[in-house]
Amino acid sequence: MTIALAALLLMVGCTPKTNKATKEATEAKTATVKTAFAKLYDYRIVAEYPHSAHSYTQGLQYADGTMWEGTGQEGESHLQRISLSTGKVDVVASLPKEEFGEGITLYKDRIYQLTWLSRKAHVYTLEGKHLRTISYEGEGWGITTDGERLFMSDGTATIRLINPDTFATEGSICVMYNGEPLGNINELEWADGYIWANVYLTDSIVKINPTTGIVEGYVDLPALRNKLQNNPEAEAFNGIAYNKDNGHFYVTGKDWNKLFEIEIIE
Ligand SMILES: [Ca+2]
Repeated sequence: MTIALAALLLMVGCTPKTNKATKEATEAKTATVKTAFAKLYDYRIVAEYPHSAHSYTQGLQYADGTMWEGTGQEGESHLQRISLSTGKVDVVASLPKEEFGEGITLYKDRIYQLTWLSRKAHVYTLEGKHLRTISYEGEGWGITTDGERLFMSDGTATIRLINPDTFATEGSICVMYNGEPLGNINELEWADGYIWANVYLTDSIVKINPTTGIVEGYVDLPALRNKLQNNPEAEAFNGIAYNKDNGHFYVTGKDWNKLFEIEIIE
């Protein structure tokens, strides 16, 4: 694992409980967690596609042959479809200029798009028609769904379980890497019963058990950044989408001029 990812383990994670009974239960749970070490997975690059170096990728979602992307930065935050073959961007909706777009997900033919600090989620039809704005507490980073609930990250080690209609928090997951909370959980992707996540400021993605929060495996991908050429604006590695038809993942970064299709080998 990269040094940066290890350093993030030092950040304060999920809030510890204080009463004695809970404390003992937490300690017992932690003891168990400490025996569960994450496995380093291998991968192969299946394909390289062009990606707009002006897209500050905050959310990536693939469904039914369409690649959706949500971008960030004030005045440059959009919901867009992107062509894998050409990299062409088709903006379907734009956020108000003061809002900074974050993660996106597709839930029951609706696209949800978070905002970083505005505490608002926007809901759109697949044609980009704005349906509603929902308020939530705290920061918005990544979002995904298992088809029933939404999972939302906020830059800490906590992933919240969110009601798709009310955005009420109905539970939470504490992401644990080798027995310690893992902060900076960013873009999310649900794939075959697990939550995959970018870890901000690393070139790694982690596979999280949604029941226990334990990171069961991870992939280190700095070699992808090394394949970028003439791309001085390339920023953080961010954006994961899953193609359930072939089991491949799509990954890219903020203002990266390439998007990669990879097969993860566990
Ligand atoms: Ca995603």
